[in-house]
Amino acid sequence: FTTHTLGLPRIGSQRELKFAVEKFWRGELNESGLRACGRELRLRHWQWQHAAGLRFVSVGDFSLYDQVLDTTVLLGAPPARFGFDPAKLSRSQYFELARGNPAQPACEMTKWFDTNYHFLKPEFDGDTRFDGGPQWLLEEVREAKLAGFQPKVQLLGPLSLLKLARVQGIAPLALLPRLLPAYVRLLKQLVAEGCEWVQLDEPILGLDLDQQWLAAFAPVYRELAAAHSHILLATYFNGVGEHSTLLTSLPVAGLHIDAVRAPQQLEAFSAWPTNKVLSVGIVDGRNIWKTDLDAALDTLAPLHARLGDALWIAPSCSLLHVPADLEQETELSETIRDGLSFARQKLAELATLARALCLGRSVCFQSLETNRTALARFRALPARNDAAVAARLASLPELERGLAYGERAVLQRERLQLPLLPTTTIGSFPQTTAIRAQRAAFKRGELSERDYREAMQAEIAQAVAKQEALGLDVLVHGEAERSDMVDYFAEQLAGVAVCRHGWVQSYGSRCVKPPVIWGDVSRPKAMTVEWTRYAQTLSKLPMKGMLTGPVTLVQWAFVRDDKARAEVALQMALALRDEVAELDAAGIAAIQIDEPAFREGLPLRRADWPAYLDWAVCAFKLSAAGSRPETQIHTHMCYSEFEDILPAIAAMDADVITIETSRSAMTLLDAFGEFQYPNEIGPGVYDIHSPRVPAVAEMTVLLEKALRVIPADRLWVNPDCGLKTRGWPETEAALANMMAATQQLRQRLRSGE
Ligand code: THG
Ligand code: ZN
Repeated sequence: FTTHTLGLPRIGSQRELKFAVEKFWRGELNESGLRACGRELRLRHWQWQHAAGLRFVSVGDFSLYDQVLDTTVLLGAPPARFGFDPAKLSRSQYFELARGNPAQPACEMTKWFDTNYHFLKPEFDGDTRFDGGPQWLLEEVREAKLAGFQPKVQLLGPLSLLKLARVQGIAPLALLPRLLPAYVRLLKQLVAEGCEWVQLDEPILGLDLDQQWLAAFAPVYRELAAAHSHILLATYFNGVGEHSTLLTSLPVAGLHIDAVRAPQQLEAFSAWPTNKVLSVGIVDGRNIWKTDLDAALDTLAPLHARLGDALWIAPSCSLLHVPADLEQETELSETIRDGLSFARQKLAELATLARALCLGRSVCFQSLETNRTALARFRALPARNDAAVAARLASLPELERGLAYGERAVLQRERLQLPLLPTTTIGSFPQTTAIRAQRAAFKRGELSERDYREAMQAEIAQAVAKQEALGLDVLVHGEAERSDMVDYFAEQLAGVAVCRHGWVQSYGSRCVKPPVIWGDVSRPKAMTVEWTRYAQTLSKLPMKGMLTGPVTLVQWAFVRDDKARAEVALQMALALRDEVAELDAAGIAAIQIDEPAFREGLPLRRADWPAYLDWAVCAFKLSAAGSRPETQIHTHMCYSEFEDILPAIAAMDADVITIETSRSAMTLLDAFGEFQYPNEIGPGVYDIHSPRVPAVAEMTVLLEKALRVIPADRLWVNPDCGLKTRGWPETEAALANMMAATQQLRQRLRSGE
């Protein structure tokens, strides 16, 4: 009986890979040191898989930066603009592709489906050749075999690779005649290396696909199957049930489907032929809850009875999206740990499921009983169901602000006394090493609460003074006290736990620690009011209160799966609503409720959009509507393209939205103009993701363009995202230029030009 995984997290349970890679970048570790770190991590992860009795170990899930970039490089198709020899690509050149160099910007980073992972977009054009790249994958295959393991190689499949790429000057599918031979060559090499199975991931099958893409699957996989007799085609993140006939007819030896996201699709595959493998993703690869083994066995038993050894079991998707090892979470309370399972624990769950299926449940009586009692204890935690939260949800307070935007705007203008084209920033200012050191010392108990408060207040005072000197109109306190915009709130909310080591790779060497929403969410006490109030005492100008919105707090967390996401988001919204009301009562005249993950939460298929947008807009409005009409509600969005959800953004009814435009300022502005966005808007006038200081003229051009689609009395001026990753010198220089551009434009508007 076969158990396997679609990949493990590679960053390391102590983030070993992050530190090694960053040392390599700083020149403190040489290439052989970096490779040794990679080898050690791969070996460790293969041992975990072996220890859990998996039939194969995964090869191809490791990457020094990103697995999509690796696939591109392996095929010999790094972006031509770098001028690298694909076959001889060095590790340093590989990192230049990922991070840019003085001559070339980095490959574009984009969200991996609906996850918080970012991949690097391949760049193909009519001249792209796929003549083969470095031999890294084959080396890893040999490494696994040498260590005594049976590898299953996993790779992004050709159709997903093309669909996710930026292809210019040629239709993506027209590249197939060149791309397929490269896959065929690779598959033949893997046959020669003795790789019995190759997993090709085609996650685009979970998206809306038009006919020409669907029609490409049969010919493509016919050709690939001729090169390798044991291809496992893997789908995940969504159901593919409506393609079940197509997928059943493909000549591949096996298919993996996600039975966690889309359990209903098992029905569509009920006639799966017994001479082909059906790999059922039954352990949640996107969340950290312990698998209910009884329920999983109930699902699997009839499938096993029909398919026998043709049934494989696996996590629903790669375990890249969960932390590595729960063993390290020594500080989480036992009761919460009862409900949790990280990557390593999920492998063990597969082992138990396999034994129970093959040998009978009574053989695993003790394992099943342990699972049952732990889950029962976890589910019975009183804080999972808070009667007060339920009562509030049952009679939701008003969703609408007291007055319509037009009337609010009049009151806000009177209260805030802002000039034409008001200027502001998104919220965070540079997180200097000094700030980080103080926060860490406080967490370790080496800095008293009072000393910590004074240190942070000094940082706030400095940020306020700098903003006043620059001449900004709406100030922020700078968020020195926050490490991450999600963790900061998660640490203070009831029903939410924060892990100590629960890192998940977000992009490259960067990780996030998604909080665990395990119980009903409420706000025991004010979370931001003291800092904001303090900052406001330092200036007569309006100080913007800064909150992370309900949709983002849910989207960037591991969310309990016994209640609908919509319900959890509404709980979060109610907690934030109280914070908004308290800031309002403290005299804070502008409050920003950030929703950077609003777009990312959109379901993968359009048919599912309305249901999501309904609750997401509702959660935002619920959090905002407790404020008085004369209090200005801002929101901020980034990391996505927004053209297709403008009506929903307008429905959120924030008084002001500041928005990232660095990808394509003009497309976004055109879209906002065409749609006639009704409230105020601050399109980012410069990209904060680069240390480059933009010239005054660049920003003037952008603002002039903005004025063509947004009336002057509804246009704000601001950078396109928070400034915490920048240094102070470039931040001050860029903001000074932004102010100069604004002043020039104000003058011209006043003189009627
Ligand atoms: N917070 C959370 N998720 C996010 C972002 C965020 N997802 C999208 C986007 N922003 C991802 N960007 C980043 C940028 C920087 C870092 C992580 C994600 C980062 N992380 C530190 C590291 O890996 O060294 C650790 C952060 C910490 O110490 O708390 O720099 O802003 N939730
Ligand atoms: Zn942002």
